[in-house]
Amino acid sequence: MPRKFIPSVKLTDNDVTDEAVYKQRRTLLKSMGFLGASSLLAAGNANALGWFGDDEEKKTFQRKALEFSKAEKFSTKETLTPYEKVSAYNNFYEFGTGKDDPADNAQDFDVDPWSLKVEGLVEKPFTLSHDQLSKRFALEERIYRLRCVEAWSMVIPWIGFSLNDLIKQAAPLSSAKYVAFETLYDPKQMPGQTNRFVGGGIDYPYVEGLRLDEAMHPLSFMAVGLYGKTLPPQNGAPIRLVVPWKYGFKSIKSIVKIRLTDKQPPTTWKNLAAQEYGFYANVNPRVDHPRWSQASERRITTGGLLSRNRIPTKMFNGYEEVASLYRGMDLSRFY
Ligand SMILES: Nc1nc2c(c(=O)[nH]1)N[C@H]1C(S)=C(S)[C@@H](COP(=O)(O)O)O[C@H]1N2
Ligand SMILES: [Mo]
Repeated sequence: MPRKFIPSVKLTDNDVTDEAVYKQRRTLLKSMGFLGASSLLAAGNANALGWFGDDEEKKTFQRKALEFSKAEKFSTKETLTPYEKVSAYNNFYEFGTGKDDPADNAQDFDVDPWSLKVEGLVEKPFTLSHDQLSKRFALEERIYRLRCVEAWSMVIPWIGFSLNDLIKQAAPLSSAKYVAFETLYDPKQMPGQTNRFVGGGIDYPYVEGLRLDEAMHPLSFMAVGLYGKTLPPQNGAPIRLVVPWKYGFKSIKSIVKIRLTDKQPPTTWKNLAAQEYGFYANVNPRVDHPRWSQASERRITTGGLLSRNRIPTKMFNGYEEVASLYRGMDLSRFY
């Protein structure tokens, strides 16, 4: 069904959880004594309500240093989003729908042991253990733009390897046309998976998919780290996908299964609202979301509380080299 074009509205609705508001909320909580070790009683009460995680009380996930080369091709003159923001302003609904929920609720997430299965229409299925995730393939650093469908963006130095290296190792059969990805299902660790108030009403596990040629494109990346060390849980530890020319929701986190198939696999956001989120989800400033414009984005960098920093959104998020994958397709129909 062709999507409806609705005139762009001002970015106020989907901007309510933006950075300034998020910071103000935390400043307010701090001033009320909900955050910070100085007021254990108030923090204790807040924790008893199960409402405010207290970062000073909880232990922080320990990231490990990684060995990697720098891919010059993916260096950039753009201002990087600082680690403090990359790791504090997240979408990971398994840990809550608020932007600060993943950082607050995922610090105890257990990623070792881990098992990532590569299976389906392949000659050589295999499984990677936790250690193999960062040892089987040579790691490199790539700086990519990440453009969320909610119209904010970051610039992030990821560490990982090409998805095509992983897929080639499984030797796909000629019948394989798509690649399906699945996040861990573990409601004990991910409270949003069984509590609809925490998890935003999504059916879990979170699933995503790519066409095989998209997955084999050299830009498609499996990240095991960022800013020199292993991923923090809120960013998808121990391994997540990064597809920089697509909206952020395609970049599925904490993956346990990669399955090659002959049919287009179901994807979480399309399942939830197919008229708003498609299978392709290519960044496209000319195809608006039914409820807001995609023509520009709020770039999150080093700006202060009131900095808006709005920049025009580029076709394919500026990664024009993928255009040939979609030649002849009507991208307003296949959004
Ligand atoms: N399993 C899982 N993966 C996910 C999500 C999620 O809620 N669950 N959110 C997606 C969305 S909407 C975005 S924008 C990116 C955010 O990645 P980041 O937090 O590392 O910036 O993760 C994506 N991957
Ligand atoms: Mo997103």
